[in-house]
Amino acid sequence: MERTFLMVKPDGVQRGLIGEIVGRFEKKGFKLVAGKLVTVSKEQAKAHYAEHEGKPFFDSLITFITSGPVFAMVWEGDDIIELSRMVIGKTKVTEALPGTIRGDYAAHTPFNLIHGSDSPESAEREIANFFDESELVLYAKSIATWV
Ligand code: IDP
Repeated sequence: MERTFLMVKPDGVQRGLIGEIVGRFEKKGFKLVAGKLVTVSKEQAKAHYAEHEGKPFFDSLITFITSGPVFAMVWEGDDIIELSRMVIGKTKVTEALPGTIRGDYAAHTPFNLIHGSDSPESAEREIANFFDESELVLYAKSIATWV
């Protein structure tokens, strides 16, 4: 069982797409472990996107992600990191296929609605950047054997 950090970005919150996005992961069969609406601090944003420091879009990315509340989540499932990135779609909107979240709703790459961890190491780091261990809810889903 794997965990990932998913975050509806400020554009997704402003556009009223939290429910639509959360619903896609629920319907896929993943388990929600934690979720909260938060405003990202500059320090948190820089830590989250540290790998992009120095790139031309870094400053605008930090400004954007701190510009309004995000819906931060932890989800659990087998192979969830790879599978959730398939549900999310490619980073560039011109490559995000219809049927994916970005393919269906995003029209510009900087406003691509959602973040998803890209490796187990990133997931662990990103979860710790947004959640205390005590915020993660451990429970069993009775439907698990059918998914
Ligand atoms: P990901 O969100 O699909 O994992 P990353 O490469 O980690 O993609 O990039 C982080 C975020 O930075 C993207 O989701 C997007 O919002 C923004 N971004 C990435 N590449 C560009 C670009 O070339 N121009 C503008 N924004 C970009």
